[in-house]
Amino acid sequence: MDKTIQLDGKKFLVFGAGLSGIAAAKLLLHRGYPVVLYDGNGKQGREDILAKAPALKDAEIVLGELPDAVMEGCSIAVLSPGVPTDLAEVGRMRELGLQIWGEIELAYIFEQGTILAVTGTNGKTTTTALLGEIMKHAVSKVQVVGNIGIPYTGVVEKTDAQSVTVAEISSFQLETVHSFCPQISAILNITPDHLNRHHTMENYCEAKMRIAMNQGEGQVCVLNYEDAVLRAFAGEIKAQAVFFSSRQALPQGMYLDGEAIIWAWEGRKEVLCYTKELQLIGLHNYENVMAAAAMAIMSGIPMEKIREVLVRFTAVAHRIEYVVTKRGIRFYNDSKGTNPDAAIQAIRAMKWPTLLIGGGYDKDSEYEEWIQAFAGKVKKFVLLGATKEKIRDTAVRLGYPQQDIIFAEGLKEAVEVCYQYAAAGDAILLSPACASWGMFENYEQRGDMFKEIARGLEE
Ligand code: UMA
Repeated sequence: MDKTIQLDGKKFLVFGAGLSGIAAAKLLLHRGYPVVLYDGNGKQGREDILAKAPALKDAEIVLGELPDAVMEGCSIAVLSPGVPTDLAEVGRMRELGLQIWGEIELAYIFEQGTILAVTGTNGKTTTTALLGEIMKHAVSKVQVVGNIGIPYTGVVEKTDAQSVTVAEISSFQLETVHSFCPQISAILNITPDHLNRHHTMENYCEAKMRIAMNQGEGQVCVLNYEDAVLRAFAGEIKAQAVFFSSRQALPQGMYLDGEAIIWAWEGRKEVLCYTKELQLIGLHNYENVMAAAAMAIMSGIPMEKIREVLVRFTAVAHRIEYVVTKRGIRFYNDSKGTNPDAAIQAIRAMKWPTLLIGGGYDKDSEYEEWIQAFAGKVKKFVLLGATKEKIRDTAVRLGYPQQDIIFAEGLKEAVEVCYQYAAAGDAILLSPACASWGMFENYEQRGDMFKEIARGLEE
């Protein structure tokens, strides 16, 4: 059935002129539908938007205020993920009878092929990127889309009956899907996040679970067995639940047994790979590997093809990303460790004595749990940025030796100090537990600079 029939005669109000909104408006215009593109932020002018996307010259562009008259002329609103569904303007749209869709729902209407979709609080970018690589290794036409930074509506027109779309879908995006139905979905984990947007943990879980709500028999939902909410969720879905576990052997599914990642299916067991063969490190990453591999197996990819990608796949940039080894010292870039929780995963993943670079912009975070996670591994603790005193005081209070804490003026000095104190077999890890603002434009710039400095050090 041609899903686009339901769009006939409709006029669209695309809300948000960021990546998603611009891609959605372009898709609709290209298909001949009338479009109003609205953005509530007065900072971007019409000219700025047209400079980014000249094809939008045929859209009506409305900025700042959104008059009722504009809404009244439209039948479907397509929200960008960053637009809260309880915003006053969105409420008004509902009152005026507009259907409220998200950018993912719109893309789905145009999708021609198979969808594999990943959500979860942590690990979804790594899992999506890894699954994308596996699929590309085995299938000729694959695209990786969604929260990973590539708007789905921007590439959906390239899909056909043979293509596979691997999508990272956030809770923001899931709030506004209606008919979206992946062939295989995965929910990696659910822990509190984005509560300022969803208000309650219940709402947040509900949003995540929308990924599987339209799936039926013959479709698959991969779930983390160790997450109590997700384990219970398996009983509520029509799709076949396939579990993975990093803690215990499962009669059916994917699990970690010592260093072996095992696939158990219909009474047979097979070792997929050993963790020591992987470039990805840390238990959370083994969970990502298990989820991606389970999704690939369930879509019919042979184990050997999956294995070939698993052993060569390196981390997504800036997430415990291996950089280089110099004088036997490994450098890891975890600039994406912009909060203590993320930084805890990074330090836990280090299997070597570590010289840790931390500190940055002050978000009023607490650092106790991060420092407790050091577990005797951190040889030197080099601090920079606005939070350096606060982190030092916390560390010393928790018994971390003051003489091993060093303040650095900038990132270059921090890396050089670490290199001076490090010995062969150690690791140097940038994992700040703080945002980069104030010293860098963003975490990417901070991570890129770290990599450049590390690669430039004399052997
Ligand atoms: N806007 C309004 N009113 C609002 C909110 C936003 O007018 O109330 C306008 C802004 O002025 C801006 C535009 O909407 O011009 C921005 O839209 P957006 O925030 O949805 O951002 P996009 O550029 O469309 O990027 C979105 C995702 N952003 C968010 O979810 C906040 C990107 O995820 C995603 O990569 C991209 O679509 C492509 O699919 C980013 C993200 O931070 C990486 N995601 C969160 C996360 O990972 O934790 C969920």
